[in-house]
Amino acid sequence: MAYETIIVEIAEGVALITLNRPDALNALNSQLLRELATAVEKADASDKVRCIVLTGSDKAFAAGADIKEMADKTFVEMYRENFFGAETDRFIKTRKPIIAAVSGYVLGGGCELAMMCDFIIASDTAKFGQPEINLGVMAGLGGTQRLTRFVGKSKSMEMHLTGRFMNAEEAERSGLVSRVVPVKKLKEEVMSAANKIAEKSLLATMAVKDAVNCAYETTMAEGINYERRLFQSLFATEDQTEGMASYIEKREPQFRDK
Ligand code: CO8
Repeated sequence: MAYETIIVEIAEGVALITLNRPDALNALNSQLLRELATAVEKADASDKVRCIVLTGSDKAFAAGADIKEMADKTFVEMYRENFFGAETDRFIKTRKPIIAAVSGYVLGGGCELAMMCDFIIASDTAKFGQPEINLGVMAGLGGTQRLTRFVGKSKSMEMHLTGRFMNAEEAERSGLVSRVVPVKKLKEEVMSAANKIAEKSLLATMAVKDAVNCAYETTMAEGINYERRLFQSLFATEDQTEGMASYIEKREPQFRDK
C-alpha cells in the first residue's frame, strides 16, 4: 500500500515509521491515523518485523491533532464518526514493541500518540505539552489518563490546565521518557535499542509487553499472578531451551520464535 502521510522502512527486523506531514508539523489527521494504524497492523503481522520505531522530524514528532480538520466539526459528527477512536484502538492493540523516538514539538495528540507507544526516547530538543486547553477543549486521545500515570497528578494537572510545555530534561526526571539523547544521535540510539530488541525471542518480547501493560489494568496481586503464568508458559518454547543452553554453553543464542 502506498502511504502519503507516513514513510515505512523495514530493515533487520525493525520497521521504522516516520510521520510525514512536514508542512503541518506532522499534525495528526484522519488520513495519517488511518495509514499509521494500517502500517502497525502490517508490521505486527509481518515475519520481517520484531520491533517498531515511530518517529517524526527534528522540528516536530507531531504538533497535535490537525486543528484545521477538527475546527468545523459538530458534536454529532465527532460522536458518530468516533473521530480518531477506531484508529487509535487499532494502534494500541499492537503486540510487538513500539518505541517512540521524539524531537521538537510533542504536543496534544502528538504527546498522546507518543504515550501510546511502549517507551519514549527523546532528543534534547523535545518539548512536551497538552495545550488543548488553549483551544477551548482538552486532551482526547488518553492524555489525561496516561500522562497522569507517567508523571503523577500534580504535574499532569498543571500541564493540562495551563498548557505549558515540559522540556526533555524535565520529561526524563518525571518519568515520561526513558532517556534523553543529543538530537543528532537520536536515530542511531533508537535504532540500536530496536535492534537489540529484535535480536531477542519474539515470544518473550511480546510476553514482556503484555505483562508490563497489565500493570496499568489490574491489581498488584493479579498482575503478579499473570506475570508468573506468562513466565511459566515460556517454558513451553524452544527459545527458552535455546536461551538457557546458550548461556550455559557460553555462546550467543539463536532464537527461532518457537
Ligand atoms: N494542526 C494543524 N496545523 C498545524 C498544527 C496543528 N496541530 N500545528 C502546526 N500546524 C501548522 C501551522 O498551521 C503552520 O501551517 P501554515 O503555515 O499553513 O499556517 C505550520 O504547521 C507550521 O506551524 P507554525 O508556523 O505555527 O510553526 P511555529 O514554529 O511558529 O509554531 C507550534 C509551532 C508552537 C507547535 C504551533 O504551530 C502550535 O501552537 N501548533 C498547535 C499546537 C496545538 O495546539 N496542539 C494541540 C492540537 S489539539 C489536539 O491535539 C487534540 C488531540 C485530541 C484529539 C481527540 C480526537 C478524539
